[in-house]
Amino acid sequence: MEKCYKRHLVTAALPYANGAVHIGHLAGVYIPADIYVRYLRMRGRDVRFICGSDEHGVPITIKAKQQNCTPQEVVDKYHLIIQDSFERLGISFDIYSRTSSETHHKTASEFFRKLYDEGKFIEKESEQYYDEEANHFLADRYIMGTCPKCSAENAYGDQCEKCGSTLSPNELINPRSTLSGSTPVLKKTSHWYLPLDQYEPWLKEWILEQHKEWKANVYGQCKSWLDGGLQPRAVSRDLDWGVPVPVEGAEGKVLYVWFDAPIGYISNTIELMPQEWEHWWKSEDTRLLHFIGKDNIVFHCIVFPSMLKAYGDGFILPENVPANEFLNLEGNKISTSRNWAVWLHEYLDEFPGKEDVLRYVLCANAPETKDNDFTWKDFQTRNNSELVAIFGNFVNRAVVLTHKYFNGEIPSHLSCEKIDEDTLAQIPQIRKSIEESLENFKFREALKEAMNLARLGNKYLADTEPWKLAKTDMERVATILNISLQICANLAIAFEPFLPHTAQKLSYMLNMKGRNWEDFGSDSILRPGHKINDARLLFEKIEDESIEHQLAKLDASRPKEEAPEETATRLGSPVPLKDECTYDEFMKMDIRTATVLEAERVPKTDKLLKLNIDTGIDKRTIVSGIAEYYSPEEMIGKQICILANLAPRKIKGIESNGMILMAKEENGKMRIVTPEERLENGSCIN
Ligand code: B3M
Ligand code: ZN
Repeated sequence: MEKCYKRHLVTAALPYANGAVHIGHLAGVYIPADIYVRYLRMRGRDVRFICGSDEHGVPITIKAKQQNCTPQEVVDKYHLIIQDSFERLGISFDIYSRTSSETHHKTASEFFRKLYDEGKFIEKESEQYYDEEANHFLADRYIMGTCPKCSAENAYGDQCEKCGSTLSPNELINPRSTLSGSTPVLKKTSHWYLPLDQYEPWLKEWILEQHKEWKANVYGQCKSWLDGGLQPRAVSRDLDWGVPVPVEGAEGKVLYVWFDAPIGYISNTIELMPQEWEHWWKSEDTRLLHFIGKDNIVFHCIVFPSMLKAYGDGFILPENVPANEFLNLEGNKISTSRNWAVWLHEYLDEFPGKEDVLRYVLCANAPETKDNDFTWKDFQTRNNSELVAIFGNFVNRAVVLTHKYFNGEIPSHLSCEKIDEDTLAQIPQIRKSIEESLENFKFREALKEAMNLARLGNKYLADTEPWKLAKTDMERVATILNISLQICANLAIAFEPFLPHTAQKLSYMLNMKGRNWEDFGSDSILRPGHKINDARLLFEKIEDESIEHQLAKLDASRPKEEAPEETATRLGSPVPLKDECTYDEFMKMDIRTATVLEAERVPKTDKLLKLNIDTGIDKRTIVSGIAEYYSPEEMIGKQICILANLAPRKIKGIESNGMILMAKEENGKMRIVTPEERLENGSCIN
C-alpha cells in the first residue's frame, strides 16, 4: 500500500444466482476478500465491501427451463440461499444486493446509453445460430457440440468445461440446440460491440507498464490476452432475460451479462450510499480492489476497465485485482452441474458452530498461486491437529489454570526470565509478518503466522510447565499465566480477520472489551486483577464418521467423465493400468451374479437408482449411480454382477449393500456387465 488512500472500495465477484455457493468460490474469492476487509477495518480504514447476486445470463434461463419455472423464481431462490449462507459464514459485506434490482437496471441501462450516444460502440451484423423449432437465437450456452480443441462432446457455445478453452459457437463441431436438440441454422442478427482493440495501447501501458506488481497469474493472463491482440466484444445478446438494450428497435435484445454484471458493483454502491457513492467511484483517493477467481480475470482487468475508460467522467480503475486459481475437490474439478462440490449452505447445516473450521481450512489451503485440492481428510487433520491440538489446547490450558490457581483473575507479572522476554518479543514480530503478508494478498502466509502465535503459546506452556511449579513457586506461576493470557488476548486480535467467530468467543472468555489491532504485540492487554469468564472449548475434534459421511455423500456423485483416466480415454489413449494387486487381494472380493427385482429412482437425484436384488443368498438393496444410463424399467429383470461383500454405505439416507459392476465405453457411458447366459443367482465370479 504505497499511496495513502482515504477510502478502500473492495468488491467480491458477484456469484451467479443459478446455484448455491461452494467451497471453490469461498477459497478463491470470498474468504480472502473478507479477511482483507476485516483487516482494513481493524486498521481503522474507511472501507466498503460490495457484493450481490449476478442474476442475468443464459445459465439462469437454462436453469429455469430445467426446473420448469421462471428465471425470476430461480434467482429469487438462489439469491436468498447465497445471501443467508454468506452471512452465516461471517462474510462481512456492507451490502449484498442483486442485479435484478431497479437501481441496477437503471444504472446499467444509463451506462450503456451514454456509451451508445457517444458513439463508443460499433454496431455489426453477423450470422448466429438460430433454433427454428424453438424460434430462438442460441446465445452461448444454448448451443452445445463437440469441442474443436479436445473433442469432448458436450462443449458449450462459449466454453469447453473439459479443456477450459474459450470458444465461440461457430467453432463447435456438430452444433445442436439445447432447447430442441435440433441442428441450428445460421441467421443474421445485429449487435453492439465494444471495440477493445482501440483500448489495447492504453491497456498495455496501464497494466503491463504500471501494474507490474499484480500477482503473477493475473499479470500473466493479461499479458497473454494483450499480446494476442484484442477483438471487439459483443455487449448485447438475443435473449429475453436481462437488462433490455435501451435503444429503439432493439426489442428482444438485452445487455450481455458480462456487460451488466460489473456495473453491479457500481449499482450496489449506489444502493448502499445513494448520496456519497460518487466520492467512492470517482475520486483518486479511493483504492478499488476486485477479488475474483481466475476465470474472471479478463473481464475485470480488460473489459470492465475499458468500459470505465470509455465512460470517462472520472471513474477510477482497480488498483489491484487479486485473483486466485481454482480449488479442486478430492482430486477432481468442482462441477456444479455434476454436483461435485461441497455446498456452503449444506456444510453450515451439517457442521453447526464450525464456520471457522471451514474458513481456516480454505484459507490455509487457498489456491493462491496454483490450483489446489480440498480433501475431507485434510479438513479433519487441520481441525484436529492444528485448531484443536494447538490453538484450542493452548487457550484452554491457560484459562483453566487461571481459574484453578487464581480464581479466574489475571495474576501479576512478577518475575522475569529470559524465556519470558524471548516469548513476548516474538509477538510484535508476528504482527509485522501478518501485516506484510496481508498487504501483499498472501493470506495463507498470514494465517500461518497467526497460527505461529498459538504455537508460541503452546510451546511456552510446555517449556515452563506451571502446573509443576504450583506447589513451590506461585510467583513464577503467576508470571507464566499472565504471559500466557496476554498471548491469548493477542490471539483474539490476530484471528479476528481469519476466524471472527472464534475471536469473538475467545474475547468473551477473556472478558476483553474490544479487539483493537493497535494493541496487537502488547504484553499488557489484560490488567492484573481483571476477571475472566469460564473456559469454553474453542474447537472440537472431528470424528472419522463425519468425514466418512461426507465422502459417501460425494461418492453418490463421483464424476463419471472427469476422472483422469477417462480424460485419457477421450483423448484416444488407453486407460493406464492401476497399481499391481496381489492374488490374495483379488480373492478378498466376493463377486456374484444377481437379478434385479425392483428398481426406482432415488428422489431428488439425477443419477441414482435404488435396486432390490436377489443375490441367491439374500434379497438386498443397492444404490447405484446408473440412472443416467438406464431407466428403472430397463433394469427390472436384468441379471447383473455385483461386488457382494463391499462394506455397506449410506447413500442419500439409504443403506447400499454392494456395488454393481459396470464397464465404461470410450465416450464415458457406462454399461452393466452381465454373464453371457443367464446363471443361477449367487454364482461366484473369479
Ligand atoms: N457471475 C461469474 C462467476 O461467478 C460472474 C462474476 C461476475 S463479477 C462482476 O464466475
Ligand atoms: Zn475442449
